[in-house]
Amino acid sequence: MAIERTLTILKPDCVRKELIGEVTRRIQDAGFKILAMKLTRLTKDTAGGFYAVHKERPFFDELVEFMSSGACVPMVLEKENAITDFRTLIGATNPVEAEPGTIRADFADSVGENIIHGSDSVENGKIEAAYFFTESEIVANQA
Ligand code: 3AN
Repeated sequence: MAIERTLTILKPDCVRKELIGEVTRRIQDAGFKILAMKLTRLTKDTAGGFYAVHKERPFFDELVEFMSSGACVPMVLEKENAITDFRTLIGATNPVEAEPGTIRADFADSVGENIIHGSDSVENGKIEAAYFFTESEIVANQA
C-alpha cells in the first residue's frame, strides 16, 4: 500500500466542545503523522470555496454558515493508505450511521455538525491541503 496524504479539518463544533486534544490523540494513535496544522477561522467566502462542489446542494448555506461559525483546525496527515483509513477512523458522514468507536459516532451531533472532515481521494487531498497550507508549511521528513 502506498503512503498517502489526507487533509482533515477539526470543525467548529470540535473546537467548541474542547475536543481538539482528544481527537488529535485518536488521529495519532491510529498512526497518522501530522505534517501541518493550524488554528484558523474561515470566512463565508473561504468556507464556500472549500465546499464549492456542494454549491448546488440544499444544505450548502447551512454548511457555509456552520464552517465559518468559529475556529477550526486544518491538518495535513500522512500514513500508508491514509485516505481510506482516515475515513474509517472518522466514520460515516451521518453520525447515526457511523460505526461505534469512530470519531463521529462518539462526538458528532448531526450530519451537518459532524466534528471532522477527511478528504475523499488523494487528488482532492492535494487540492484541499493547498487551500490551507503553502508547500513550506507542510513539514515532511520529520525523523
Ligand atoms: P464527508 O465530509 O463525509 O465526505 P460530504 O462530502 O458528502 O461528506 O459532505 C460534506 C459536508 O457537508 C459534511 N461533512 C457535512 O458537514 C455536510 N453535509 C453533508 N450532507 C448533509 C446534509 N444532508 N445536511 C447537512 N449537512 C450535510
